[in-house]
Amino acid sequence: QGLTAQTYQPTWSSLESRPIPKWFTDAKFGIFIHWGLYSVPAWATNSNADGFGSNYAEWYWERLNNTKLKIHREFVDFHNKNYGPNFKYQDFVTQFKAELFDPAQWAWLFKAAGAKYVVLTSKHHEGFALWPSRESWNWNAYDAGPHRDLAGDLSEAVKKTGLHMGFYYSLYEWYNPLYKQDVNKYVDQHMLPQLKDLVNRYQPDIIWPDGEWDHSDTVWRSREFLSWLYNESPVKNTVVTNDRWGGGRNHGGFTTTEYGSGKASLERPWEECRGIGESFGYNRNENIGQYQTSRQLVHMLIDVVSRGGNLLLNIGPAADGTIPVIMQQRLKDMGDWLQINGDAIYGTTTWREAPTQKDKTVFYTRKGKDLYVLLTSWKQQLSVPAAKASSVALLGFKGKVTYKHRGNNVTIMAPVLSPGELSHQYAWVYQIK
Ligand code: FUL
Repeated sequence: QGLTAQTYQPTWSSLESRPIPKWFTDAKFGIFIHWGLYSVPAWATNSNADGFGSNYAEWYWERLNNTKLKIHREFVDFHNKNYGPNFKYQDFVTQFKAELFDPAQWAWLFKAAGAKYVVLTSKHHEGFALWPSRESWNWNAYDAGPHRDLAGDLSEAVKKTGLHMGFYYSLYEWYNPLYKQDVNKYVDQHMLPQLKDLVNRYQPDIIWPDGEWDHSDTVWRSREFLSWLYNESPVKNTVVTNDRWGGGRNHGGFTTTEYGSGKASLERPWEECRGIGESFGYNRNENIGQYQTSRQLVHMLIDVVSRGGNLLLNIGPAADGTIPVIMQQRLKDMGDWLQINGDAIYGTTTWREAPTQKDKTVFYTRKGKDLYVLLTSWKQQLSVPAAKASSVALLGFKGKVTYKHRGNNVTIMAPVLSPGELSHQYAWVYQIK
């Protein structure tokens, strides 16, 4: 897609006139990774006990300090019992070793999952950077902990497999003294140079800011940064950003929903993010019942894509650099399904004329003149309000599919399948040409 050689002004109307690069809206499926010091305790409450995300394990440090929270005590008790009251959160750095981290293996898995992009937490609210950031004052994975450029190594491996690489970046930091003293100084001397360094070094295709709610976009100088990003940065033609730049999530790039909350835009590209379980950072305190099954994940992807969104599905690696095998399996299952049915997902748009469906097991997407009907439960017979069909196929099935025109409908009769004939399960797709 040719973005025009336009110059963007540091105003929202100018910045938002830049079309979101098509690679992103075509991609549909990305992998989110939350990895940091919080991956060492890898613990949060087992459920969202207080309704404020008490089961988000990446918030461990804040939960330990925030005495106003109901669940504060639970975190303190867990911490004292297992690490002792004198063990500071910062001390977790000695146990964050990433000794089994194999970026090529991770990248292989993401590709096998059928994902088209990856977004890694370059720095979460704790402020610990996963790359040798000058502005981090040694509070990073290169100078401490793993002694490795985790962000750079992953970025290289991901790009090598042909996937787009992106970074999550928290604008705010809980306990950075400069942030607490003088936020303007923090933005000027720490945040902006750090963010630019991330872009210049690794040339990511996504910048996924977060933690914006603490200040306005004017304080963060978001518009100024974005005009640099879109006019001058090395990724000015390909980069995509989200709407978390301050000022109430009304501005910036694609809209973000999180575990379904937030506004999914009809007019702007949007992305739903969530974990396989109920946390972003690895939470060892979860059980299998809290993990979405592969079937549920495939259905979630179908639902989001049929409504025009992308799914950014999160995994929480362990501190040793391994990805919990159950997460690997979920991703692999999704990839197996996409291998056969990906045509109905990648590069598609919504079918605007789609009938409002009482039956929540029928979904539609479009690509060019082709219509895809995605079924999350098998049907013997199916009526699709498409006036004409010149061919109907069941993806992954070599045999013929019988169909009839009836008025303005095409009625499809399900083929009789022998067990094992369709190697995939979870959901089925008819392609109507
Ligand atoms: C939220 C953060 O506070 C969570 O920890 C997580 O990173 C999520 C994607 O965004 O706002």
